[in-house]
Amino acid sequence: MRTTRFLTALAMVAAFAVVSVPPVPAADYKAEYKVSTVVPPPFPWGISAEKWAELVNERTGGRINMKIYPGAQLVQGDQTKEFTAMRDGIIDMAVASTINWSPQIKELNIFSMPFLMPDNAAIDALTQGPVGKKLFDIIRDKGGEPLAWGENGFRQLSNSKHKVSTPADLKGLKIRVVGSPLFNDTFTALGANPTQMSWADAKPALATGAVDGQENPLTIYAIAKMNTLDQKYITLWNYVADPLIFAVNKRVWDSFTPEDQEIVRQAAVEAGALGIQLARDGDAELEKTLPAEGVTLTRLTDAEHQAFVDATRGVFAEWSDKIGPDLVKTAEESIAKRGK
Ligand code: X2X
Repeated sequence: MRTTRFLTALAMVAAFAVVSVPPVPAADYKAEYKVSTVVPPPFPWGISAEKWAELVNERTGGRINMKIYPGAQLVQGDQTKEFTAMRDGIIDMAVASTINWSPQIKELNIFSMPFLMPDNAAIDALTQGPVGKKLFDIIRDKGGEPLAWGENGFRQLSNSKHKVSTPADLKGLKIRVVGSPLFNDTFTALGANPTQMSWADAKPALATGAVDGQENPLTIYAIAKMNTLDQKYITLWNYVADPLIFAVNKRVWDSFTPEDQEIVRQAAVEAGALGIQLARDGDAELEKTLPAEGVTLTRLTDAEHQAFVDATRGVFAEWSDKIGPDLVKTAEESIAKRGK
């Protein structure tokens, strides 16, 4: 009798304990998870990062509290140090450009191979096929848990000087490029004068005329108001595209329960899909609206396009060896058999 009463009391205490435990983070969860990005909303990239955080915060009832730090501020604006910082735990998570991580993960240069991907279906053929899987395996080996793909978009060329429709038009133009050496090689092969700098330095450099041009997706061009920085000429050449990767530091990832891992992964997939849609729709819309803003959009004829391809074939071959000829071959095969 006494035992029964004791057990009943114990059961009540236990039941009380269960209902009274607030949904606080597990002991080893952090109060805040720092997520690095380069651009904030309303850039599609920034919107998708915010969406990821919002979905996770909501679905875990605040157990996993993600906060976005744009401007690569967690690495003092040096966006090419982002992967190292995430691997080392200085940042917990990132929605990262493949370009910015390619100095540490050379295979990610595949997306910066000049004129490899002609259209959106080609980007998908890489990210959703064997190339994407291989790249995720490599990132995992290097200390990050990749969860989903997002998108910055096809990078188009802009400049303040004149219309560019042949490699000869690029001769001597000072072009700001991001921090992968492949970009230097491509623009040098085209006769331009490339200068590497971070996104933080790019706008001032365009504003002062320290550089004549830059390359970025149209959404970045428009939201950063580059038309007000004298960037009147745009060449639509789809020479490279920039997928984004949603990823988490390995130790942070391992500290999450399987249920929470699933929530974080699923939210990244949904936020990534939203970002891809916004980037693509935004770029397509801007092709229609930018001319009314006094911007000259140049589309290349097949022959003009081929001249750029020919001028960069040497760079393509050289970087094939650096990236790994097998991966490049797999990429070319995936693109060749893509559905359109
Ligand atoms: O710096 C750039 O040009 C940007 C914002 O597109 C990237 O981070 C790759």
